[in-house]
Amino acid sequence: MNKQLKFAQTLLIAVLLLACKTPTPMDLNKENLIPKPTSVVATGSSFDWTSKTKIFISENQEESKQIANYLAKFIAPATGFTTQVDATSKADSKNGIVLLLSGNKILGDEGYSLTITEKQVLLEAHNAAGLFRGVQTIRQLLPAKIESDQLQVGPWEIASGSIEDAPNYEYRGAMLDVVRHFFGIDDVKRFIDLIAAYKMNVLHLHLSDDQGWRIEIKSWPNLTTHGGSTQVGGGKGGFYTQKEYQEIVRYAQERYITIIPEIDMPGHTNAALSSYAELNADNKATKMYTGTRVGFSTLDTDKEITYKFIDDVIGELAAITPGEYIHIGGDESHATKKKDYIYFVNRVQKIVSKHNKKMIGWADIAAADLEENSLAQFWQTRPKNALAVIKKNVKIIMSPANLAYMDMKYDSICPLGLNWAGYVNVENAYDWNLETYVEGISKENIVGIEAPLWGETIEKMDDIEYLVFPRLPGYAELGWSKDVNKSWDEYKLRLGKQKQRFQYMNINYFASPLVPWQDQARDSVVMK
Ligand code: TNX
Repeated sequence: MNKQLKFAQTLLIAVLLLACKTPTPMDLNKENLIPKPTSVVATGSSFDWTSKTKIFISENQEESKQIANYLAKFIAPATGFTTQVDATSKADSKNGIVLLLSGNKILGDEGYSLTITEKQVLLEAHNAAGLFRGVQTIRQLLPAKIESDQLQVGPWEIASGSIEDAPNYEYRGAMLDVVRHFFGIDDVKRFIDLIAAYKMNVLHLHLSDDQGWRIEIKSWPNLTTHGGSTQVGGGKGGFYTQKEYQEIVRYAQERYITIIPEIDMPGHTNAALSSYAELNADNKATKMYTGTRVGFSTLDTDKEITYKFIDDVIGELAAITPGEYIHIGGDESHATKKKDYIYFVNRVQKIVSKHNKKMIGWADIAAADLEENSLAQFWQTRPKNALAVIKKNVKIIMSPANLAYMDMKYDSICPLGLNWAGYVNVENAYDWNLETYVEGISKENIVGIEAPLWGETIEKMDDIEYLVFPRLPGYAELGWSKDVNKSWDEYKLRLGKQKQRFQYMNINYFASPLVPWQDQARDSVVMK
């Protein structure tokens, strides 16, 4: 065979092979989205995001622009594309990715719709938050390697069709305890990114406890210089300056996540009691504490200085917290007499309102005279307090420890975590419903779900990720998706197909044997 012919033949084979090997997602219905959207209709073709694809937004929509830039920045490392963002008066008639804020309120504050054709990906929402949630869906519709921070080979195709989606609950959050072990702002930002990927909208930061005080309060400086100086096990601890806290708040805001700061009181206050002698009944400062016992400390509920202290702390915190809530803890105040506890919570509730915020407390606050716009967080394994709270017309955040605590071990051999509320494996974490879990607590009593991560056993970001993944996507789905047809057997398949995504995101996840982990991430893909 002459050389030219042979070359042509090899070329032809290579081209054919390449063509066959280009998998194209064609069936939107088969994408493994978490949380599961309200409705999906597939139309059997796909959109190809190339280096020429632009993102279009309407003129004068600052928030759409920010979200468009976020999306362009997100896809840049893996694709190598520098995606242009164009503001135009007729965005919706353009070919490319279109982010549109429209007057259609039907999908609510965070809902969105996606209409994907071969030429256009049209994302519409009534609010910017909805656009941001929809961008997370686009993210999951792209190949898993889009999550990589290294250049990858495309194509970057998205199956065509339409999605309508909106959250079932308005409050979908996670809590990070930065007291028992301190985590710096880069770790907190990564945590925010991880929860944002699953459409959560609240990050509750547990900022003070017996072992440490983690937020600068300018009028009481020892709280951080002394109270922030250690942690469980005796390490060096740390704290956020108000400037750093504001940076966290802004980072969260850009992801449509509200920061809820918690100052735990009247118990869990040893770090404050150690920083200021006058807060103690005997005017003697306590020693800093680096163990993990709970329930031994209390502010003196009779002293006026206590309320001056709280007024200052909440005042400074409220001024740098745009969200409407301040969490005042209130859990496990075993060293406070019940009547003192009630008097204390009633007074603190007034201080919170004075600073134009609403109060959240752990459901132990059921004993107090709660205002109807306060919220209580149900955490105990028994619902006594939660039931008492709803009798006062106060709504509940669902965080039952035996199902929703991400610091519970997965099983008896789990190297991290505690087990006082039992083991919480990936199936149990997912396989329950917020509104049927406690008899007597129904949907109208519940604002949503929060999965707390207490920090006694976690020292580094890898530890956080190990306990959070893969449980967190399940909590996100419990809060977002409508319950009809929910089943662990169906969910575990979708979860198993997140493996590649977790890997490209560099998440140190626990490869639970209950989940059928798959190397192939997409069922929607067919060979062309
Ligand atoms: C109970 S849950 C606590 C925390 C601990 C946690 C450990 C709650 C409101 N209080 O102080 O860190 O258990 O799981």
